[in-house]
Amino acid sequence: MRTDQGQVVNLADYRPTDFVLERVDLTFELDPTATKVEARLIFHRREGSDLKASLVLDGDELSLAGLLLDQVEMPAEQYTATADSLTVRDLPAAAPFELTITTIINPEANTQLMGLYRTGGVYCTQCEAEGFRRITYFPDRPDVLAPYTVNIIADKAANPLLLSNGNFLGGAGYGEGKHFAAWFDPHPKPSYLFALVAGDLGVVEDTFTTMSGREVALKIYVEHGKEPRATYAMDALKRSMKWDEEVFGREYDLDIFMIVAVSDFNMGAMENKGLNIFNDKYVLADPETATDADYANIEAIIAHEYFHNWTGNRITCRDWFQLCLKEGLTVYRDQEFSSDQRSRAVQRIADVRHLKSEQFPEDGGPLAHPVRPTKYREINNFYTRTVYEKGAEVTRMIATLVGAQTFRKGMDIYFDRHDGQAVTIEDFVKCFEDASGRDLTQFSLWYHQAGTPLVTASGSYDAAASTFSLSLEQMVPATPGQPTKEPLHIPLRIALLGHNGSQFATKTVTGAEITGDVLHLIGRSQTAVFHGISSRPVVSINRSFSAPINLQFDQSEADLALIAHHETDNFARWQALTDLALPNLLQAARDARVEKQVTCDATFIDALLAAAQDDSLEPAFRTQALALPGEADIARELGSNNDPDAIHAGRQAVLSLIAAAGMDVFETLHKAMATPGEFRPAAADAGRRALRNAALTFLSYADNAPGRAKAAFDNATNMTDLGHALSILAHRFPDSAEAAYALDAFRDRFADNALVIDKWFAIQAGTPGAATLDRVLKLMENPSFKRSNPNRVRALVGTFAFTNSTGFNRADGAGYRLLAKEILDIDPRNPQLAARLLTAMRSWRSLEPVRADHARSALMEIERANGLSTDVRDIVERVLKG
Ligand code: B3K
Ligand code: ZN
Repeated sequence: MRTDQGQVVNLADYRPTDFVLERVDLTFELDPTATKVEARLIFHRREGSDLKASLVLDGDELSLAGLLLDQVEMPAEQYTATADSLTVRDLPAAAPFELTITTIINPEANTQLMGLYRTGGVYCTQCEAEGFRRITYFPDRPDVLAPYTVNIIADKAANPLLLSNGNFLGGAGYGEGKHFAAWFDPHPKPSYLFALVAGDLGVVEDTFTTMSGREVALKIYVEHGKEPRATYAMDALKRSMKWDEEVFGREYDLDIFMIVAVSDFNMGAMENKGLNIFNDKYVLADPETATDADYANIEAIIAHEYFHNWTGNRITCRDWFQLCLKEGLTVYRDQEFSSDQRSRAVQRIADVRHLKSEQFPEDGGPLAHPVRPTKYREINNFYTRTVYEKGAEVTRMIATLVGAQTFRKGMDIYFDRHDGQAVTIEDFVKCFEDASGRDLTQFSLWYHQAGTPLVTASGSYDAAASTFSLSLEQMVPATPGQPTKEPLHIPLRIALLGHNGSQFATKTVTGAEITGDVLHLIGRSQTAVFHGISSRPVVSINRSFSAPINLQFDQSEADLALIAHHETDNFARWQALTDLALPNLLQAARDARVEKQVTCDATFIDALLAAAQDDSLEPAFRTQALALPGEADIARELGSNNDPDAIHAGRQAVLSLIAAAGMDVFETLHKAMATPGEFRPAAADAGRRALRNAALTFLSYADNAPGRAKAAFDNATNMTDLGHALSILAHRFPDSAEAAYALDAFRDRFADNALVIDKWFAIQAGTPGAATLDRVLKLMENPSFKRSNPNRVRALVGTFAFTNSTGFNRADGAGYRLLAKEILDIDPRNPQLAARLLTAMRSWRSLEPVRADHARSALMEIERANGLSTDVRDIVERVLKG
């Protein structure tokens, strides 16, 4: 029975609890189908709160098996227990009291993967956001912080390992065949950071000595036999710990830090205090089974969860509206870590690509919401690109506005002032106001206004006065619930380049504040006049993507080519190449739609090939230059009445034209970028592999034959090269004997490795064209496909719906119907997973009318279904309405 009614929660209604929780003492007697949970909670009434107030605890699908007040059974008339709450009346006025609550839960039947569940014979938990209430009745909200003691009793043979948060207190035998372990976490924490793991797992161990000289035990638990595949994760963990000390002055604070990898998990990973739980996809890697992208993801996610120890755990959120306080900030921190470990420019390009392809459509569609929302119906639906990635951009803009040193000073104030507290975005921003002396009131609108701002720029040069005027105008589009917007404080990094590529000094400016290269756009429209500019400059605006905006600025191809060649900010060089590419891709889509021959501009192809061959640029950067804007980017630029087939065909034609023009370049690169010797996952080698594989892709367009990809498949010595060759075969030559051979060989070789079989599913689900739908249906019958496992579902159904624009958006609507059917099938078991998949439909209104009609029908079919979860109902209604 569903117990959650899905009422709307409003930020404005926030108030602290009437009772203060002092301590939590939990005892678990683990059993696969009947786990007994005894929670001893010590409370006292908050000073000044209503003396008659009852204590109301949250529950979800719970039934009460016992209730004691100060160790005495509570009379039935003093409390009311339902599946989703426990209300206790007539509690002591001042003195602390102890409630002992007993519940019996069934981990085996928990298919939602929230609360305590079983995966691969292991007990594990996921409590964020509201999973703890599926374990026991509790004030399950992030502003209730307490130290926890956890006792775990379980069958010893099946569960040699008994883990929870904090430090290990001790353990011993416990009657026949059983044992127990006790853990104590001294750091007050909210319930969403609780974790428990029990089972039989292998371990990789190491230690880390903190900057104050304490030795911390590090343990990564994985399935037996997979230990060698966890060594990269361990290395990434140690580098993360060191980096947080060096860059943010943050030291780890327990005797032990543990990571457990499990195979059934709703998301990437979870930052539970001292006991992170990970989707094994983001822990396990070796050259044979993981791509360079997998390695980079593992590094980033290990770092992200570790960094939460300070940004999220030591200082947490007052309520879930403040989610970006921990997520946006921690994404910013992991992006900075990856930049320092790898290449800053390439990391920025990758992050911006991701932001534009994922967050911009969210911000421009029916699911748009502010970085800090003011209402929600289902909080799990707000773990969005906006909260995470735009939240990171907002943090980055604060750093840009106040400067690196002052940003660090503000972070130090934040950690000093709020350690051990549950705080708000206002508290966070105040630290930077105090550090900088700058008023961030207008800037804070970035947290409150949804929508991607559009900045329109135009320039004019006055030779007689040696001045250059840059006029800027900003507009934030209307979004659901926010019809009108105020102007934002937008930090725009700017450079003025002379015709030989040198930079003009931009110190003397009137009409706008400029600090360093940051121009502060604060008005709805504003003209900045740069003085002492001796010739017409070429302007580079929004260097490093200093603000997450759309920029409209008519620049000639010659100017863009100059930026692509001479900017000292490598991100801006990449942006200029993209700006050269985009009009070609848009025109190609229009031409393909009317079956007109696609042509391409020579300046663009020349600039692209020049960048590809420029040995002064790192290979990873050159790869990014060659990776043209994707189909989703083109669709977003076109805006409405989109035909995914035409967008795809146009882009393919452009790729073929580049391939034909650059055949020799790609031949040379393919040879030159080989990485002989032992496989190293480090960024430099990964960059060479990426560029070599990009060259191979273009060669496959030039040849229009599968031969080279087949040879690459046969000769590959690592998963990056093998997977890439397989993708070329499956995507470019799906009906060839070579593709069939390679797909079979790949499946047979990795049949017992589910994470690699996911790649096999994903590659096939990503094959462009209408025929893929039947292939997806067939793959669903494959014994390796398990609908109960989120990774399998995401690999097959998720890849199809999110990345295969021609397959999913088949003109007959069959793609939407398939997704609707899957969602209705998954929803009763795992609403979070179902709701996430459904967001693939968020841009349906920008499709041409025939497809849009089919999409609407599929959405309405979902909306009409009986017994929908709050998660899916919330998304479907917003997607249809917005
Ligand atoms: N904090 C978790 C996400 C929890 C999602 C709950 N629906 C992982 C992370 O962002 O680090
Ligand atoms: Zn996070």
